[in-house]
Amino acid sequence: MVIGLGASGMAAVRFLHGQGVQVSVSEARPPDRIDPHDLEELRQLGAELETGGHSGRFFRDAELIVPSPGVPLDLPVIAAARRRGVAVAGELALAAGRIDAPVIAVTGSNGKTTVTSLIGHLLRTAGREVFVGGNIGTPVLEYIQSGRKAETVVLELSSFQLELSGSFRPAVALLLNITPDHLDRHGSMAAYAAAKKRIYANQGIHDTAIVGADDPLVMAGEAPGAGTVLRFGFNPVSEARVIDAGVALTGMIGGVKVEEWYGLETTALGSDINRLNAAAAILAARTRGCSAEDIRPGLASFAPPAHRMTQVAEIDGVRYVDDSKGTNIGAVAAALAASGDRVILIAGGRNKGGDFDLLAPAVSRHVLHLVLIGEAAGPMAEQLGGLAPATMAASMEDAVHRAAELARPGDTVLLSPGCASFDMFTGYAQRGEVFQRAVLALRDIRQTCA
Ligand code: UMA
Repeated sequence: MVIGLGASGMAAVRFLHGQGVQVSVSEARPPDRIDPHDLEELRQLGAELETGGHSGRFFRDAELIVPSPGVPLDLPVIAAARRRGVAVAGELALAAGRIDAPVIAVTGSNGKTTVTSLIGHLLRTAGREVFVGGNIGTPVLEYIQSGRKAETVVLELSSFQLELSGSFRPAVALLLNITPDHLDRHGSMAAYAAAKKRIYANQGIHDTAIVGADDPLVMAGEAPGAGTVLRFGFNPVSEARVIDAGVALTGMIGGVKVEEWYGLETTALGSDINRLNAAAAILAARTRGCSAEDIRPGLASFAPPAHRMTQVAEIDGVRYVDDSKGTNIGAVAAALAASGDRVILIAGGRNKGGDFDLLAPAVSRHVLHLVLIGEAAGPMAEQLGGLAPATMAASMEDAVHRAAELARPGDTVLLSPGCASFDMFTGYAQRGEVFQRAVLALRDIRQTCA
């Protein structure tokens, strides 16, 4: 029984069908909101489909339940099936032992998409055949089902995916950082951190864990995994240490004593956040046998993914920055720290259980004015409005317009919402695109007037 008919659900259906399993699918959306191609494919595969909700009756004969990552595990049908002793497994548990290439898995509250794509880019530049997928886009089961043979599989993994990862065991596991996110789903920071740490739970002595040495929650508790542990960060203990405008690599890596310098001044990875991302990715690539000579050209040619601290325009001396991917408190704090002390912050959307009070120090220090959108606008104004004046905006266009009216030369208008986008947009990418379009329209108007 696959729950949810999104990207992961469809991949799970195809994979399980390919394994000779009789698959059924339960989906919350009504049929008229489901892609007709998916409906037709299910029909051809002989998969039974329940739409418009999840009923106990439909789950009665299920022998294995495969929830999509976004499906909450406290659904009554899942709880009832568990009480009957029915197994519940996520896509990683199904993939475990079936990926015939070494896996590099990346998780963390922030930076995982950049690090995943950077590792993929470094390996490709070094001439390796790589599959890059997971939370970043293509589900891992789609890769397995395709029969493609990569030399290395690089997966971005979310806490949702790791929660049900069974015996999944990556050769290299990266845990970048742990800051509050998805607490509406996990219930507590302890549960969220435990889900993240599952990334190295099954590792053996020949495997490697790469961890963020600056992050107290990552470093707390038992040492990760059973194999080699490598650290990255500003912390001097790090094997990949961020210093000045680059990364110094020292210590035993892949059984070899290493002392190397990777300058990042002339790359797109020069910010504090991206130097940390680069340090993590360099360690991963080095662990897979890439040399410094392989890695340096990859660092130089890497273009970071969109909607992460992307400067959109400078209009009348005001910088407009799109950090739509900043969907949690930690990401907003990092974005503010990188944006100076004169920020007009556009924030809000659908709260994922974050406590906006945690943003208070960063808002006091960096924010001149808050422009708030979406469902969380009210709660954010209540929790942060005493630290900076708050203006409510009805749409992204309205928010950009209001921010532009407030901003003076030298200020930064930063979209870093600290929330999910689904109350107003199809995802963070669309939210960022709408922001960018509004900024560029503003630039055109100002240029016409000038
Ligand atoms: N659904 C139900 N019942 C429910 C809840 C949802 O039937 O109770 C249905 C929805 O109606 C929808 C489907 O489930 O049809 C959606 O499933 P999903 O939310 O798991 O989304 P997918 O399309 O399968 O995409 C998932 C990841 N989504 C989430 O984890 C929320 C994608 O990550 C990932 O790219 C994709 O698998 C491929 O692996 C997105 C994401 O937002 C980018 N991830 C979160 C994040 O990065 O913060 C974790």
